[in-house]
Amino acid sequence: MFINSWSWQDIDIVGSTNDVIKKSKDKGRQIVSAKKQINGRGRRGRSWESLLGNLFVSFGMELDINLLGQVIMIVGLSLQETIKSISDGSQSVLLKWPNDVLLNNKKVSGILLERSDQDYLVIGIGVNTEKSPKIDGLIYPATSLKEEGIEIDRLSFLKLYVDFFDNNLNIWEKLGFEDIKERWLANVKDLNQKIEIREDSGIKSGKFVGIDDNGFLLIENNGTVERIMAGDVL
Ligand code: BT5
Repeated sequence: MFINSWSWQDIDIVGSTNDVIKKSKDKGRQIVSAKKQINGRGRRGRSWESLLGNLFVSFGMELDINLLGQVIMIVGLSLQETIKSISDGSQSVLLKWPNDVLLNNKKVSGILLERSDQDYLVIGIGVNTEKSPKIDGLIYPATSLKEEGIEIDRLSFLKLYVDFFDNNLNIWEKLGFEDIKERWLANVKDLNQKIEIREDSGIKSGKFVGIDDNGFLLIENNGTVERIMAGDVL
């Protein structure tokens, strides 16, 4: 099967859709989605609660690894735009660095980027289309599209997402990163506000002034701008 020019398979049950792509010999553009995922993971060894009816999907594509940071932003922006396009305008749909999408200030999706070979990228996306898990102690509580009043089944959402993603990849290939970056910044939470970031080394704070061409977060303190490469915005 295909979605646009991506080869696509929808599998009944997987450990993690990212692993299916990592193990595949195919190095073309491919999509693997699953009805049921039993071992979904997040970043930094965290897990992704994969409730039945939600979307679990991974994309595999060749990519010059130097451009990874830009593609992370394209993936998140496309997700934000997809959700915005099906919302009725009453919901807030915002990005949170590096690539969460917050729906009414709650986490509705997550993105996990991994590499299989040197230049082969695996993009895993989880979207709570139906249900959200009840997890205590989260920075942002979880929600689902349905719980916020947006009705769409997982595969219709996937097809719509691929349209937005393809369109943004085309724009990026033709015009470069600038347009993507502008739209990303126009839809991000807390731009020009003071934020706190939890890094492995501790907590940093500063005014969130933008991102650079690697997708790194820029924060400013007393006129000095610092780049943050990885962490969680609190
Ligand atoms: C992410 O990690 O948000 C990336 C999640 C990627 C999941 C997809 S599903 C398809 C593909 N296959 C995989 O195995 N993974 C990808 P991170 O930023 O580390 O956030 C993880 C944290 O979000 C957890 O520690 C929980 O606190 C919270 N969480 C877990 N499941 C959630 C859910 N369903 N909805 C909202 N929050 C969740």
